[in-house]
Amino acid sequence: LHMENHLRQALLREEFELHYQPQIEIASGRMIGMEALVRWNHPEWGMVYPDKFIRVAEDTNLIIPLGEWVLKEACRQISQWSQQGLDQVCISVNISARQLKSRHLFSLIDELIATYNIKPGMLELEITESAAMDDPEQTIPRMKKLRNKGVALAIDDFGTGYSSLSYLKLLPLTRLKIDRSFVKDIETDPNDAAICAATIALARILGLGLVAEGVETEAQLEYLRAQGCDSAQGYYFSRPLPEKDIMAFFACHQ
Ligand code: G
Ligand code: G
Ligand code: MN
Ligand code: NA
Repeated sequence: LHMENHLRQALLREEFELHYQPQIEIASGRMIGMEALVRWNHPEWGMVYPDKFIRVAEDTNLIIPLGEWVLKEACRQISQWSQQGLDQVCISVNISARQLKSRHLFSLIDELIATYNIKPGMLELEITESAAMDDPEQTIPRMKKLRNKGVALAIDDFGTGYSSLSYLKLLPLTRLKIDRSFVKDIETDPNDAAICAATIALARILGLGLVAEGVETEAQLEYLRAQGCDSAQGYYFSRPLPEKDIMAFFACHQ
């Protein structure tokens, strides 16, 4: 309850901010996207990371107003960067299961796209396989509606859930994100290497884009490249960056 009150206050005081982790097209080295990751800049505790508060926000339903703030801020930022020439770089936003279940999410996104006058394809929603398939009768038609408007839809942490692969043909997806747990030991663990290779092949056959997460070394990148992986995200390229550092990064990766 303590944390819940702190979070409530943080929302009122607008203590959250978004950092952005670049996504790089492997073949060209160009920045093609970024993942928005929320941080809580607490006046006394300093920077608080999502592992300390997203669970509480989900359990208390504060993820609804927090998620709304994240989407609004991401759309504002897309609009601002588009005007500065960053108009081919999509922003991915993490969406929790609770948010996906809320009817309001879909009208909110419509409203934000209109208010900020952004191309819908500049926004990507990242959902986990379990969130996507939690209440499929509700969520699949809504996701199809969003996709029809042009919003991109990615499966986050691909391969870590317990769901069957059947959702891949039910959901109107644009990309898969290979979870970083498979990338971590790609050079030493043949099972991880095989899982990455198979995921890359699966995405290609299904006509989906692919991002490998958690790329930290040149050797990991080279393995992924050799397997035909399109794009990558991870500390090898950049940590998540504050807004002010994105333009400089982009200038070196275009
Ligand atoms: O930011 P970090 O780099 O520590 O992210 C940790 C986790 O927090 C990730 O699993 C990410 O999906 C989640 N996360 C980060 N930002 C958001 C957000 O805006 N909304 C939701 N629902 N989860 C987020
Ligand atoms: O679950 P999700 O994929 O949304 O979360 C992204 C998380 O991964 C964030 O916490 C982000 O800071 C972290 N991350 C991003 N790149 C790397 C990396 O190269 N190595 C590690 N260990 N973590 C990373
Ligand atoms: Mn993510
Ligand atoms: Na992930």
